[in-house]
This record gives sequence, structure tokens and C-alpha cells, in this order.
Amino acid sequence: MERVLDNFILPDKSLHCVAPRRKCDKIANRSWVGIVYKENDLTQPPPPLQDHLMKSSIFSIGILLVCLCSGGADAVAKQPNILFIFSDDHAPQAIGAYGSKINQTPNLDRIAKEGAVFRHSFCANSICGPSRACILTGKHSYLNGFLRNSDRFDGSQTTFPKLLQQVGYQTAIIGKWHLTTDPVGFDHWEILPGQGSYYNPDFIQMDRTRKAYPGYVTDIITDRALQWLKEQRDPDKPFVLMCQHKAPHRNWSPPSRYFSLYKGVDIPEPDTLFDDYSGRSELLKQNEMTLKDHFFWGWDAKQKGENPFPKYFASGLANGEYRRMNSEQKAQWDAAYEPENQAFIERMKAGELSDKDVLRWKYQRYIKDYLRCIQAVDDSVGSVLDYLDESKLADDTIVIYSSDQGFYLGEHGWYDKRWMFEESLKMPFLIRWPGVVEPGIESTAMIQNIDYAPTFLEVAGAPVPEEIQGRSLVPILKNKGKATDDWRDAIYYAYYENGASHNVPIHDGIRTERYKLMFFPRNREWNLFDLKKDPKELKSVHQDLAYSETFSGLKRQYHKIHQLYQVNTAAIPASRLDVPHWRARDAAITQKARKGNFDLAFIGDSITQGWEGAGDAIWKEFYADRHAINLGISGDRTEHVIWRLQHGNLGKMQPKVAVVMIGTNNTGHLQQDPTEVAAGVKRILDLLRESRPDTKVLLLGIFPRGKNPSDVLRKNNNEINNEIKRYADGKHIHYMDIGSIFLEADGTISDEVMPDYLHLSKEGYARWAKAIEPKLQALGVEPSVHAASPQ
Ligand code: SGN
Ligand code: CA
Repeated sequence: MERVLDNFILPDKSLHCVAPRRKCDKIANRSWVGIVYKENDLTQPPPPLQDHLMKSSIFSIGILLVCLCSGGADAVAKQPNILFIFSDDHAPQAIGAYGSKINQTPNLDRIAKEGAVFRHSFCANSICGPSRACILTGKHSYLNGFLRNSDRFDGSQTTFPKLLQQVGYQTAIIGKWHLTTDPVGFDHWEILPGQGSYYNPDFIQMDRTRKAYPGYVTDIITDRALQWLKEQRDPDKPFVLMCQHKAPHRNWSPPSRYFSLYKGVDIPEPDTLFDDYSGRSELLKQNEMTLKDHFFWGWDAKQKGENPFPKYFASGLANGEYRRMNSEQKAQWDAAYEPENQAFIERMKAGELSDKDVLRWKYQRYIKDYLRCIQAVDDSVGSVLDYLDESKLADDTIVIYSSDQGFYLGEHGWYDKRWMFEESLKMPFLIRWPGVVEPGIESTAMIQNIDYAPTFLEVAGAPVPEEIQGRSLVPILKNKGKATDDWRDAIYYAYYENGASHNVPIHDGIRTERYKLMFFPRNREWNLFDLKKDPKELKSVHQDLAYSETFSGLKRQYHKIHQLYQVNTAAIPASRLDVPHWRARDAAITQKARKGNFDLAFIGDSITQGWEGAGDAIWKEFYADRHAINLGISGDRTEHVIWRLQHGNLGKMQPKVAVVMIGTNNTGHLQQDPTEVAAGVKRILDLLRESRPDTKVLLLGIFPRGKNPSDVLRKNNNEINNEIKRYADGKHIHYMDIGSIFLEADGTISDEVMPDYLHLSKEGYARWAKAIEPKLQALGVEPSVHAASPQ
């Protein structure tokens, strides 16, 4: 059995400087840029973004001056062009160069043949917008702020196109963008709205007007990109052109020229098409992305009319692409699809097809459409490569092909992506760089989409900001694809959507050469895969004793990588919309908060919610007549409160005082590092300050838990309290640690105060109310007129 080394090589040399000194030196020594960059001081904390932006502009002015003073044209000419061809959902297993068994992609393969193919290329978050945000910023989702497709990209942050502009590049993006806000840092852009459409698509123009183009989206994006190269490119400048396709995204609508491709042919099925999800996380079974149960009659199967087979097909999503077609397009479509559709319906009606046959039919319909879309992408690549040859740009242009993530092509019975299994974790990465990358290179270095930005910056001779987490691939590209000695030996992955499309839970994990470790916070479950013995990831071995050492080593590695990338789940907003009781309570208390005017709000978890349970009588006694509201939800951690505060949980109220007590579940569920939990609490305080500047916060130390003072969870809470007490400023934030009122003289907790040594009894609530009463009044909450309430 192989041991996992504890002293794995950190992907980056320090938390703050992603660029190892050597790399910084290398950039500094490029004579044509002629600027000596100050070395990163690895002992210093990262500069605030503002500082960084200022530094960048100083750099850019410097670079400009150097270029101007030294007859810049020559120097700038050495900066290669970058043509970044990108598609949506194109899995490597559908590319010839990656050994596809199901299709041929001669033009994509040409990039690989004349350049390099990276076999261990991974995304950081397997979903569209987030992957793009990682690429633009060189940072993991948590740091770039675009965690889910529903987020808005903050275009004011540092991105590689902006930095390339500063070193003289002309920048353009044409095609799918999907980051909600307008592109920033591009001299030219023309983008699809949201997901865009396959047929007769609209494009948003730089003046925000929409323009509809007749035809098929992949061809239109290609034409627009070629037109930009031919007519709008400034020949005196190097360029970066991002040509970003919609295809082969769902609903996999092909162009008419490929309607007949694969007709009469059966595409080989993946071995795991009939996966039963046993032997892995329980959550797997709850997915909603199977060909079996989640394949829509209209949208996915491209059938028309009412769904006659609700047992086999999902209903309610018609083929919207068909509706967009003109009559000629519809006629071609019908001629291609309807005979097959009708034949299928007849066989179904005749009872000729078993359940498995139906699944097989769906797979063939799905995969053929998907591959037909890819064929058009391959054509597009061919046209662009041809143009580079014709225009003699090929030698000066780096060409990259990639896609925002991988995709399940029937593996595990799925379409879609999101889960951290190989098929969606992997992204294609093909690169041709004449004169630098030797033709035909195969690399197994573990690379990620956060590496693209620093790579582009290095090839352009631009400084790589310290805040970038990825690493430049240039040393690997120059080293025949071999990872350098100090290269990372694990990549980090995190997926943040929850209760959203396809019901894939939040999870994160690491992948090393041989293993993959995943963590699912929803049920606090680990999964561990030995990719050497189980490349199809069919059995988690986290409970297998033979792997116990490996498992603990990987867990250590997982925690280290969290530290390295400053990933702190306690401060990343997360909902629990997948939990019905949570959804209901969140909605109910938000509704209440919207309607009422409250002076006093209690914010927290089950201990706060318990004011409506064991604490009910005490609440009535102390707070019933004082405009108080209970915003506690059982099971919440700091990240859930953060989410609630960002999603209207306070309604319109401006309470005089908010009592905040949160974090014991970060301890209990995850034994989370105290500094991480404290950062989560800090985020809550900041959100309260931003949104309710006049509200005073009474921050309570997390209550003690566990019977004995030696309880590890109690100790964790104490450590958190040591951190959070520092947030009190005596003005807006007031801190009280009332933990001792729940303790016996010897430090133990009696079950009369906390029956389960975590939640309070009536007596516990009485002690809590009494302890904070003077402070509440001091902070401006009117005393109760209720006779029993202490004044
Ligand atoms: C749409 C798709 C989903 C897909 C997401 C995200 N549904 O919602 O299947 O997972 O996009 O895709 S569809 O009915 O609109 O086709 S992503 O690539 O944009 O992230
Ligand atoms: Ca995608």
C-alpha cells in the first residue's frame, strides 16, 4: 500500500506569493521588458487590493515608458498573441487527442500534435460561471467571489485581460461569457446573453444593444472572431482573443450539416451507464441528473408534444431551440429527427423496449447530439487555425483549447457535471506555442484553470500579482511538459451550489496523482478513491482499514491546502435550502422580519431557536412585550447566518440591539479551526455593520459545551471566544462571555442546565436572560413592563 506523504509540496511557495522567487526573478530578467521587479517578501502579508492595483498601474506606466524609450515596437513584437478557444462542457473523453473512443476531432488533435496535451488538467469548480471567473482571476472561487452560476462577477477585481492591456495587448472576447456583469478589461466584446441560444442567437454589443444573427451559434462565433482578427485587430499590438463557444452545452442542439452524423451507428456506452450509486456517499442517490429519471421529453430527447411516457421521461421542458428556428431550419430538423422519434414512440407503444433499452435509446440520442455539436466546434478550430496560417500569424500566436469543465457522457448514468468525479473534474487543455512547446508533448503535470492567468501574464511579460493563486505553466511548457520539482502534487476543488439544478450537494476535496478525497458538509461525510485500483470511482475506501493511514494523510493534506488557499467555509455564505425544515423556517422568520418593527433580534443556531422551545416561558417573561424576534435556526453554522443576512433575513427592521451567538456547530460538525470560525463571526459582524449601521451588536461568547472542561469541543469554543472577543469596539460591538453561568464550581456542566451538554434547559435560558439584561438596557432596549422582568 502506498503511503501518502505528509510533507507534500505546496502548490505555491507561500500563502501570499504564488510566484516562487525563481519565477519572479525570471520575469524580472526578461531584458526586453527591462524592468526589475521588487522581489516578493514572503514574510509579509499580502497587500490590500488597492495597493496592488496601484502597484499594477505603476508597473504599467513603467512598462509603457520602457517600451517608448527603447523603440518599444521591437520589444512589444516579442510578446506572442494568445488565441484562447474555449467551449462549454466539452469533456476530454470526447477529443481524439485524449483518446476518445466515441468521436474524431481532427482539428483539435492538430493543436495537440503541433503542441502539447495536458492529461491531468482540472477545474477548480465544475460549473460554468465559476470556472470562467477562476480563469480570469487566477483565483479559486472563494477568493474571486463567483461561487455559483447565480452570482455576479465583480469586474472591478484584477483579471488577466486588464493586466495584459497594461502591457500593450489588445484584448477581445467573443461568444459565451456567462458572468452576469459586463466584461471589463476588453477592448472589444460581443457576448451571448446568459447561456445564449444555439439557433439564431442574440449577442449583446458593447453599447448594451442586442443584435440577432441568423444561423448556428458556433458558426456565428467563429465568423465574428475571424472578422475581428481580420478587420478590428490592431496589427501593431499583440492580441489576446477569447473565442468562447456555447456548444456543446445542454440542450446539445447540433447544426443541420451534422444531423446525419452517426446515423445508424451505435456509439459505445460507458461501463458505468447503469451505476447504482452504491459504495459511495449516500448523497449520490439524490442526484437529479440521470439519463434514466431526469431526461426531458422535449428539451433533451427532442421529442415534440405531450410526453406520453412519464414513467421514462421528465415532462415540462419543451425544446426551446426548435421554437427559435425559422421555417427552413424547422423543416430540416423535422426531416432529421421526426422519423426516428416516431419509430421510437411506436416501439414504446408496442411494448418492445425494456427499461434498459429505453435508457440506451436516451444515451444514443444524448451522445449523438452532443458529439454533433462538438463536430462544429472542431470545424471552428479548423477555420481559425487555417486563418492563422493564411495570415502568417501562426508562428507568433499561442493557441489554446479548453472548456469550462468536463462532462458526464453517460458515465455514472449522468449528463451534466458538478460532482468531483474524474469526468467533470477534468478539463481539456491543448496548447500550441511554436518555437517554445515542442510538438507532440504529453504532460501529466497537475494543472488547473487558476493557472491560465499567470501563464498568460508570464508569456506577455506582465507582472504576476501576488494575490493570484495559480502558477504559470511556462516552466512546464519549456520543460517538455514535465512538472518542475517544486510543482504541486495535489489540486483543490470546491463546488458551492446547493439545492440548485441537479441537486448536487456542496462538496470539496483534493486530488493527488493517485487518490481523490472528497468531503460533503451536508452530511459531513468523506469519500476516498484509489484512482489506480478504481479509476471509475465506484467504491469509496474511506472506511477500509487498509487505507486508514492513507486516509489520515490525505485529510492532513486537505486541511493544509485549505490553509494554503485561504479557503474558509465558515466565511463562505451557504444556504441549507435542501433541508425542508430549514427552508420553511428561513422563509417564516424572514417574513416576520419584513412585517414587524423589532428592537431586539436574537441571531444564531438551535440554542437561539430554543427560545421557542425550552426557553419559551422565559422568553415570554423577558421579551414578549419588547419587540423581540428570534432568528435562530437549528443546525446553523456561521456560513448559514452569513447567507441569511445576505438574503433578506433581517427584513426591513433596524433593531436597537442584535444578540449574536453562533459557531458551536462549526465546532460540533467540523471541529473547525477556531481562527476560521472567528473569521465567519467577523463576517457576520461586518454584514450587520454594513446593513444596519445603527444597530448595536451584543456578541456573546459561544456557550460552553460537553460535560467536562476537558471536552475537546468546549476547548474549541473557548479558542473561538479568545479570537472573537477582540472584535468588540465598545461602540457598535459589545462582547460578553457569560459561559461561566452555566458551569458548576468544578467547571462541569450539570444536566439541569444543559440536558445534552449543549442545549439549554428552562433554567439555562433563565440564567442567559438574567445575565444579559443589564447590558441590553444599557444598549438602549426599553425595559419590560412585565412585572416579573428584572429592572
Ligand atoms: C442549465 C442547464 C443545466 C446546467 C446548467 C449549468 N439546464 O441550467 O443542465 O447544469 O445550465 O450549466 S438547461 O435546462 O438550461 O439546459 S453551465 O455550463 O452554464 O454551468
Ligand atoms: Ca459549462
